[in-house]
Amino acid sequence: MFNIFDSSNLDLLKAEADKLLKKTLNRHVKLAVTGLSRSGKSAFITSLVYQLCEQSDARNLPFVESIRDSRFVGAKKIPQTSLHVPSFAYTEALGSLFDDQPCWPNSTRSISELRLAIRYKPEEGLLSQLSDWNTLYVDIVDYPGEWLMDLPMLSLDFAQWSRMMAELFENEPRKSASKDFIEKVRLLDLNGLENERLLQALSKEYSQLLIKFKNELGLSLLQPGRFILPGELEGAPILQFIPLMTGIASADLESIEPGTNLAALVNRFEEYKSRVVQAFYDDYFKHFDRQIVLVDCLDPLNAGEQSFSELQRSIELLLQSYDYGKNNLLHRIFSPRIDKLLFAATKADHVTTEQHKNLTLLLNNLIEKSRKDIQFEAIEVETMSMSSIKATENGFIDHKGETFPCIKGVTIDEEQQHKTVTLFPGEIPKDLPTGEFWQNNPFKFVCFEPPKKIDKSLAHIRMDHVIEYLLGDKLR
Ligand SMILES: Nc1nc2c(ncn2[C@@H]2O[C@H](COP(=O)(O)OP(=O)(O)OP(=O)(O)O)[C@@H](O)[C@H]2O)c(=O)[nH]1
Ligand SMILES: [Mg+2]
Repeated sequence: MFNIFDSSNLDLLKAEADKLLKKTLNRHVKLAVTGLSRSGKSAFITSLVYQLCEQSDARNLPFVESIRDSRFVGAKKIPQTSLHVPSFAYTEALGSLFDDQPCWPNSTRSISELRLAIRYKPEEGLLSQLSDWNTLYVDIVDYPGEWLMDLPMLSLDFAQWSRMMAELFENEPRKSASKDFIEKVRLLDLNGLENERLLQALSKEYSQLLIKFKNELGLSLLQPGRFILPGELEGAPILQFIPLMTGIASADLESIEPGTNLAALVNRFEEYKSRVVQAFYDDYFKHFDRQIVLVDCLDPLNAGEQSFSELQRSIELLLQSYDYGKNNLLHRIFSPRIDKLLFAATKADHVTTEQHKNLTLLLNNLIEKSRKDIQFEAIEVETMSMSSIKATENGFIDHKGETFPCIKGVTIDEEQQHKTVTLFPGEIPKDLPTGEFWQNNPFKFVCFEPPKKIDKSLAHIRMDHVIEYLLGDKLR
């Protein structure tokens, strides 16, 4: 019989009570790492885990309060809770970065998850009296950036979406690159019997255009994202639809003849929205409570005016799909909402240190409209420039008696050879560049390979500021 006065049972009870207390005191954060394709999400996640698990000392992460105050016990990657989702390929990513010939991890092709456990001593106060240490669990999801741009489709019907795409295609640089395709779409007999082969061929051509817009024109407002990276949906009819360039009114959608080309397009569009986009949103994006939005401003500056202004529009559209606000205590208990949001201009190591301030200001200007809307919902918002993995070294060069700042790093030249270069990559405009500015100041920021590191350390720029902003209060 269970005797409560028996000392071994008392120990057992105490251990159970301790366990329960720990469970109550432990904290959770679901961190949304948001960013368009190539913005640096996977590099950021890899660096975040490495900084916290392997390099969590005050020399490397001086701005993280719990580390500075010696309350940070340690961090490690632990098994994630969703067993049906592949794990983030952390070991493989580190393998590429620490290879004899270091290279960046591959572009992401499907979804993956990761869970971090961070053990810390609570600050002086009630929590510190209840427990020696607590654990903060951080859940992170990685996914192809292309899929993210689908989220804004959720609020549109087929007619609205077609109008938005038609407007984009009416303007350069899309217009000249897609003349044949636009003509074919115009000739499509919408009320004719569904022509499976024709729709398949048109959607294939549309996918190829999207890939071209991404790779050759540096554009980002590319929908549907799965047309570029289909994942397990490769070849499925759900990916065989196109936007109508002729324009169609939302009211016309109510009287569609079943079995026609138009009916097939609308059905597939709606099916894509509910089965692919809504599912992606419900499974991964709905429950975040902290968010970092990574923005690569440098590639679009290199690509030119249209690419840069499309980056701005894409970010605005994207942020409208998140559920900010309604963040009072009751709401948070029943349905967590993002309460802190960080915009980070990535790859700051591509420019000299004194340009970091301009990079942050440029990002601030880029997101100004969204920022105002979000702050209206009383969300804490911050902007900074950072680099998850610092691939360059800073220095100065003398030229004609004057001293200039420079960076040094390894690039890949036209013959695909690795080459060490020292250069001043150029100035970052702090304001959004105007038409004249684009003509007079062509940008040419160079990409760098990861640095060779025998000591297996990953240098960064302001990852400690990022960590403190996103997790600091949870580690108190
Ligand atoms: N120098 C430097 N380059 C970086 C950094 N982060 C990312 N990059 C570069 O940007 C490229 C894309 O980074 P990823 O982390 O793969 O970007 P992503 O957002 O995961 O891209 P997708 O998986 O395609 O959506 C890398 O291959 C690097 O060339 C950084 O901190 N410093
Ligand atoms: Mg990635």
